[in-house]
Amino acid sequence: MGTLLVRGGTVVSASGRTEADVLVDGERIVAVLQPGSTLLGHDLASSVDTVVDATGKYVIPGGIDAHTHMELPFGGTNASDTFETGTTAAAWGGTTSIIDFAVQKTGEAVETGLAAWHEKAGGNCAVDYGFHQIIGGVDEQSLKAMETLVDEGITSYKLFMAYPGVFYSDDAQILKAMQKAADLGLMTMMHAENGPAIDVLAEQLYNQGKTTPYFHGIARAWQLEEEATHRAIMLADLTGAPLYVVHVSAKQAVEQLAAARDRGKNVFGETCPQYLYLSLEEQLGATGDPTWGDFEGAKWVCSTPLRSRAEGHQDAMWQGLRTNDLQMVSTDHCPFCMKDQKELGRGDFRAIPNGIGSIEHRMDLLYQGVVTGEITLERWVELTSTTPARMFGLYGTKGVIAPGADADIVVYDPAGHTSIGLEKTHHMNMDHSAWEGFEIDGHVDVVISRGDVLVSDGAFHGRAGHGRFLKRGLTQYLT
Ligand code: DUC
Ligand code: ZN
Ligand code: ZN
Repeated sequence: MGTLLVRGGTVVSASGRTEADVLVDGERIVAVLQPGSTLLGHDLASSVDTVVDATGKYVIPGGIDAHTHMELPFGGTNASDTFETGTTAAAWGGTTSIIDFAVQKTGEAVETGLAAWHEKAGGNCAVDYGFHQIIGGVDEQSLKAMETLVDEGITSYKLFMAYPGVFYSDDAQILKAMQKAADLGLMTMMHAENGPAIDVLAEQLYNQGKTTPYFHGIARAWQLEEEATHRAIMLADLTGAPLYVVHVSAKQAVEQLAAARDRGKNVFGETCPQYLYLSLEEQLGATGDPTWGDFEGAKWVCSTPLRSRAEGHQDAMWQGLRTNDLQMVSTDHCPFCMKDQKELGRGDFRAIPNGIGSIEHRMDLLYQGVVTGEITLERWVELTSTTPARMFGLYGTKGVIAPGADADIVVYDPAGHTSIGLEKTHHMNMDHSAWEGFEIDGHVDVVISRGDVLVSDGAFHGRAGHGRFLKRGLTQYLT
């Protein structure tokens, strides 16, 4: 550690950009100075321990991925990234904080589920990590346990309107949890899809012999995302609880969010790179990989599902990001290998473990949206770092380059290039890449976490155990 100077770059925030040098002392940023400033000594560069040359490059706050699932037990198997492999891949891609989901299963005490997550993550993370709490069984005991979450630094919890028999909550349970959340100041995160209706459609399709991954997308129709999003908004409105809808993929769900926001409601939405770039037709319906044939689409089975490009959902996600009807981009990183994991659903799409691995590529994939003119450079920083920090009670320490903030800094080279693929840029624990062949007109050059250089010169210098648990405050994003 010691002192470090990031020199000669363009510091980009959510609200502007400026040529500046960034001085770090220990774990914190201590000054943002005019380039070559002599304010702190005539030759600052020669008096610090480390100089990072950022000439011609962007200097941005480290990425915050607020939606990950390391080691999640799901679909009869476990998400294939451990906290160590997943956070190492995060660091490679310029993400210096994650918020993962601790799981309380039905019948289990919330405290037990949370303790298990601390056990998995503690001492194993390469970057800082926090938790949201999944409440998989809303009952008197778990409602009571919600009262202790804020003290634990866990200020958001998640419910599922999908997955009956697994994580599912019915409307009565949702209403009770939201009433409690409104009292406590917790952010309610919602997986908004009508699970019981999806299960009926999925069974009907299966019985008609429609068993390939493509039909995962057909069963999880956009109407069932729109309906659940609307219902979640109404229940939140009734209780006064702020609501954050995760992994929005249907344009009609964005319309629901926009309508509520226009009425001044504290309703927020996140989308993910897969809903910006990938589609039902091209990915879920893929058959080009000779190893997998018409099962290839399993690589992209996730929920909510990839949606039809012909219906315009992807364009609507980009538009929502521009209009702030969607506030953030997280990954929903939930990787599974094809071999032995996705394969469980060969012949029955309902048994394919749901999830895509993207944690390493989120910053790059969103930066490509800057290159193509979908979003501005400042909006890129806002969507990937500043708003996640504000939304989940980390702002000031994270999400900004300013004196007093943690020295989580990424030097991004707009003249660089990144080729994504299993044999190219890939550190996630998977046997395929959901992003194979994607080319990015930019490159994550240097990644600094609390003053430690984790990535530079194409090498990883970090370690499992560097990452610390983030005790988060209440949301800093309410209207
Ligand atoms: N969706 C996924 O794709 N994976 C994990 C859980 C979820 O809701
Ligand atoms: Zn979900
Ligand atoms: Zn998720």
